[in-house]
Amino acid sequence: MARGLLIVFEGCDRSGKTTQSTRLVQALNGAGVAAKLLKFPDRTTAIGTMIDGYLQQKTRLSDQAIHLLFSANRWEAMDQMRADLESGTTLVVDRYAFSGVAFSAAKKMDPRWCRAPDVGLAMPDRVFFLDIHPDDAAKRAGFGGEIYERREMQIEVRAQFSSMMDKSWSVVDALQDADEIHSQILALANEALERHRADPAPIGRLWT
Ligand code: 2DT
Repeated sequence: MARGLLIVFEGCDRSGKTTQSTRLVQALNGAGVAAKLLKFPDRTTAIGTMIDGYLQQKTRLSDQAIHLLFSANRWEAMDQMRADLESGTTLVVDRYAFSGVAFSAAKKMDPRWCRAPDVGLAMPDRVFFLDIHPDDAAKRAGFGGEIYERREMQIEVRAQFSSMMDKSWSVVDALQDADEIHSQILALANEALERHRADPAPIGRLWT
């Protein structure tokens, strides 16, 4: 049996990542493909609780410390993720290491330093980038009170994401109708699954 694929959703706040990642998992499961939804940060772990306190501006942490906690939050999930992938389950992940670099680099941290702690994580097979200008995203619902929910920050984050794109990324226009976005992404995911079944490759290591 072929391993599962690691599919990542990235994008600015309010781009529809949560809706679309949930719908993709439902559609894959409905078609008999084993698939599971994950989200980073996972705020349910001890590390995730620290991240949540920071995001909600209840606690303060240095830029470096919070960056490393986001990375540790991925590493603590990695053994289970690899086991799931190896046993044939496709993982659909709402944010990953690209958010880690994009948000920290947007704070003017060195992108090379930012990438280092995530080097060697399971490499995504496909990244779906839901692209929306932060001004359009803000019209969907006002920003909440979390620390990064500011216009200038979101504009810089979007630029940082753009600089990380490679051939494994698909940019999807997030202003389209949600059903249209879903069918585009489902078609791309099915294409990736078919290609993988025909020509399976082992799990790669990110940024190595
Ligand atoms: P959500 O709104 O999706 O819960 O994200 N973030 C996220 C980082 O700064 N670094 C990371 O590694 C990750 C995964 C993006 C909460 C915020 O946390 C930011 C928005």
